[in-house]
Amino acid sequence: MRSADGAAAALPPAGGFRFAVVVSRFNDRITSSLRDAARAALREAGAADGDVEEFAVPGAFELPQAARCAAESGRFDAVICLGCVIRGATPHFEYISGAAAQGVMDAAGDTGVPMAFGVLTTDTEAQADERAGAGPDNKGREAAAAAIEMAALFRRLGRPAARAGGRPFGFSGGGEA
Ligand code: INI
Repeated sequence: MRSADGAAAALPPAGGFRFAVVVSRFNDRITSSLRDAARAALREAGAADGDVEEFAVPGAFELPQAARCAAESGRFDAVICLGCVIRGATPHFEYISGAAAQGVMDAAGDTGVPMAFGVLTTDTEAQADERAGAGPDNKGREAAAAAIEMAALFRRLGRPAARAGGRPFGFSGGGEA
């Protein structure tokens, strides 16, 4: 996103938050550029490198599964999902892009951990390139900015900070029975 003068919009402070970056390997030339821009944005916003963990998945279809698992670990204040689905390249474009979007939304709602959707869904590779290039319009940067903002909002609303050790898988929230 750009500010009025065309420069990259300032990012909210990210220090003290922990982020999972889940990246699809499919269309990896484009998704690695989204990933690099997201990581650069987190660094620019003050997130420590040690507070950012990266997880690779085969394709966009697998993003929600890994994002949910990362969220359930209790180790992250927000999850950033990055992928690229190109219509021309697949007859099942709608299934994959729809499943990724709905799956990430469901995972965020079910786990209570905010998730940013940095998945390009384009007609052509050229359109994907436009959204994954250097500069402020890179959708990886935008997804990182959304994740930081949502992590801060959830903290304000009382969500406890994520911890490096996290909690055991299977945690379902709440206190003692
Ligand atoms: N996955 C993508 O992330 N982008 C695509 O464009 C794509 N195409 O073209 O098929 C794609 N397919 C793989 C899919 O996400 C799963 O990994 C696969 O179906 C195995 O579950």
